[in-house]
Amino acid sequence: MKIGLLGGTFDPVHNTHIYMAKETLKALKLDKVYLMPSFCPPHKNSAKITSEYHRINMVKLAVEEFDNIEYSDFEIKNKFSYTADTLTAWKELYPEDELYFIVGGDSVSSFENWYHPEIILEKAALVVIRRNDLTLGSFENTVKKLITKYHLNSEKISDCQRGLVILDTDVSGISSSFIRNHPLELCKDILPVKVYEYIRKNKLYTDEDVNMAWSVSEIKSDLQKILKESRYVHTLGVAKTAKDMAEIFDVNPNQAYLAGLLHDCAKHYSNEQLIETCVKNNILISKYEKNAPYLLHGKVGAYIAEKKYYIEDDQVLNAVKWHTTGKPEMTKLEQIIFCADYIEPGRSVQPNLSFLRQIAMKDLDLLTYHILKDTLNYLQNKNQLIDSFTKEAYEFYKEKIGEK
Ligand code: DGI
Ligand code: FE
Ligand code: FE
Repeated sequence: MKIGLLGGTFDPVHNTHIYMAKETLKALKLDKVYLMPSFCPPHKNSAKITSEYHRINMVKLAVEEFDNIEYSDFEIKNKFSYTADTLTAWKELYPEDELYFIVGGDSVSSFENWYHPEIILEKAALVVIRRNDLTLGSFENTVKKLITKYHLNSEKISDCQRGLVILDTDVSGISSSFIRNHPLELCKDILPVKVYEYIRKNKLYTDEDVNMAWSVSEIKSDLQKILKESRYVHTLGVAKTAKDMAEIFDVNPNQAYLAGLLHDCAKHYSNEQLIETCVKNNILISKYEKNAPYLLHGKVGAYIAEKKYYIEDDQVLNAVKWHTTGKPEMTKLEQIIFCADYIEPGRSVQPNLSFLRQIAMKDLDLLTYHILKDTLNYLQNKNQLIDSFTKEAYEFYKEKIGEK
């Protein structure tokens, strides 16, 4: 197969990416072009990069209508930071593939400084898309230099792996950063329709939470005032852990972060206050909760999140509500909050933490099962009454992992 690979952050993907893919397909008669979002190490200077979750969703939407343009998770899945590694691994896995690595004319000037450019050129032919608005002189020079330095064939590329093709196209200078920095309405023409809708719906590239009555940072400073310091630190730990897990398990990281922040927002209530809040607001109290009223801080927390912080998202509210006992058939978000609460970095007394943290980013059901098991053990040792939801949750996830 003749395969084109178009890498990038895709933050967000836009019409020029699609155009580059289409032009290359046509000009080089490729079988497929993959849009391959790059892996950005979660902890490395990537604060300003939109989450993998959204970048991937947008790329998937952008390629949906094309038969021979597809999304590839190759770089993200393998956590490759360098093109040289990506291409090497690709060729090992699919030695028959003839690879064409597509770069925009503006990134070719720094190509020499990439990680092992000679490996890249050994594994793939370089396809350089010349933008019509670039000053020609410097572009020509850069390309000439590359051809000489790496002994590239630039005429006939079809039967030659070590080559460089220049495609002259009408690609304009629009870029993702323009989209990030301008009001979305101005970008309508340069985005695939579905990507435009997705950005609007998820409020990406706006001030994170313009449509929330309380912004995330306002909720944070409110919680900091209300909660004991250690509880507030725990809350931040849960939010961050939940967000990291959400990225891995394909859940909206913003929802996870918010639910994590709010999960213990009623933790400072006394047992009497918890019961009083439930009675006043017709929140049912089960016999287990009557026996151990602190269990109510989940339900009451969800109530406060809705009434005080005006959170309308039921998924977030339910994750807060069920975080203490868990229940059978939790949503992924509910599982993430339930688990993040147990394993966030500030926890230290629970047994098995290092094992649990090891499996945390790999198998959500297995993690849920082990946490439920340990919780039941702990409660049995302390002769505590066990909530029926906790018990049923345990049975449910035990069976679920048994089936795997
Ligand atoms: O609020 P956190 O301390 O962050 O954590 P949490 O909301 O998970 O509460 C933890 C406590 O809840 C822990 O001591 C175990 C207890 N718990 C969990 N499930 C049950 C339970 N306690 C009783 N009595 N019954 C349960 O089913
Ligand atoms: Fe809690
Ligand atoms: Fe908690």
